[in-house]
Amino acid sequence: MGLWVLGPPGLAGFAAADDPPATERAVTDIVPAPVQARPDPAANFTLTADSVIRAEYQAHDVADYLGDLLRPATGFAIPVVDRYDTSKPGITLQLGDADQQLGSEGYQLTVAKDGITLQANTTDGLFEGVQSLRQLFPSAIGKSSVQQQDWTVSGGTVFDYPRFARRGAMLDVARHFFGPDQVKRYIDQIAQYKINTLHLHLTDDQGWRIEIKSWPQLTEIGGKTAVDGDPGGFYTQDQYTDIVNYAASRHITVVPEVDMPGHTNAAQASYGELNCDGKPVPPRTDIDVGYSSLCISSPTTYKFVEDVIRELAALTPGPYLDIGGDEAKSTSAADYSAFYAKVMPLVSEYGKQIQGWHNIVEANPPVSAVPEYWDTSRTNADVAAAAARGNKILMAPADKAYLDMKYTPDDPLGLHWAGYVEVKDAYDWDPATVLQGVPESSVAGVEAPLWSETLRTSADIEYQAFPRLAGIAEIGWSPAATHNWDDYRKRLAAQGPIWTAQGINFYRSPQVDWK
Ligand code: TNX
Repeated sequence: MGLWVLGPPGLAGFAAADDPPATERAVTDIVPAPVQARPDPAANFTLTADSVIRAEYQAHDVADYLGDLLRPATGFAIPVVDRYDTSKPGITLQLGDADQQLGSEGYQLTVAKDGITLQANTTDGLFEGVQSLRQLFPSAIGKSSVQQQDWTVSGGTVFDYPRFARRGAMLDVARHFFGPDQVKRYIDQIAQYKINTLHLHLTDDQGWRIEIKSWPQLTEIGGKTAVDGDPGGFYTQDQYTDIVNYAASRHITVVPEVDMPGHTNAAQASYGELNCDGKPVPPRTDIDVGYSSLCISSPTTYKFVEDVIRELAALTPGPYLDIGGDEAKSTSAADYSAFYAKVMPLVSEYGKQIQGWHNIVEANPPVSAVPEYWDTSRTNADVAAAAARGNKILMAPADKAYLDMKYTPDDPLGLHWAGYVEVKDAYDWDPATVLQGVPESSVAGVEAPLWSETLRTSADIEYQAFPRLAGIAEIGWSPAATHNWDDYRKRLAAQGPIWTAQGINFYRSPQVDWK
């Protein structure tokens, strides 16, 4: 923590005229914790009406994004100018020729009195560096109207790159539907913590949320319902594409999930031919799980699945399609394997790799498949065996990473089947040791799933996600050596004013001394 936030020790209240202005967060306060950060309060930089962003053409998207972040609250023009136009002070984005250790998502940031320099090998790295830089501004930078104040950025240097390639969030838009603008709002929020993957749980018993042109009743009928009889909804293919593109502009890859062979009541209510008796089932809006199954013996089932995979693959630029696989309690083990023996090859036929809940390991997935571990047990022989075969496991243990778990019994939202998950619980785990027999080299990364049985609004999403999402993001990004609750809770406290300025509805956990 930076003591200089309060002024040099011993001088509190007697700051000399040439003291650097106090700042809210130093480079050592960044969340997720950087690999290396050296604060230098004498090197604070002040953004002014004169400031520019320098970037070469290939970095203009990131430069424009940064400009859009800084303009509303400052009211400054902050034009994006040529990389080598040094006539004005400002922020330089240097793309390429950065340290090789930074890899593809790392960045190097220098805040000096006369300017800010951000270097990276790729635009992904520049984007992640921008997320760190934002936190060095006064929190009011996140407000949407002009604020009359100084815009001093904390001085120092940061050298930073991720521990795991995959840092994800999942949003369940099936139990309750969230419109494109709500999804985009969440994308903007998670991008701040260097989340690079958004898993969209698009279908479940209570609703089907993605238009499939060859099976229109999926959305015409299955899209109408939601938990508790709340309004349904769905994304047209154009809306889905718009979300995918928006996520890409935030350097986030979308992984769409169509859950199967269970969690399929909405599809089975839409088309009788998906049921073994040929009759549509009644729609369901309760939150039971494990009762539905596609008809495993019917050829129509595989025509349906192939059509869905074909359309979804064509709409999805990212490498993964998620084919569900959880809680198929009314599908026998033999049927489950028979089903996936037919379905798994379809994913590669349409040019994608498989993601699924960890239960898919029982169906012998190819080593390119990414099983997502969601259970609360610290042992699972089948998942460990898959890791030994070469599958990379995505870690989302429900008692740590599930953002829909209640923080405490008093949480008005959420479920608690995996326990109560306070901020400290969500932070206190290591993906490399959480599951016996799955070492760091077998871990793809982390994901923070947010199931929406009890969530209806963006405020609900935010309350469950913040602050815990920041902790999962840090576990995925930061070196294990930086892991320290006492340090983390102080850094987290200093994120509170950022969320307040941005209008994020966060849970003010008593475990944190909020600023
Ligand atoms: C279990 S964990 C589910 C979901 C529920 C969630 C609620 C898993 C893969 N499936 O169907 O929404 O619990 O926490």
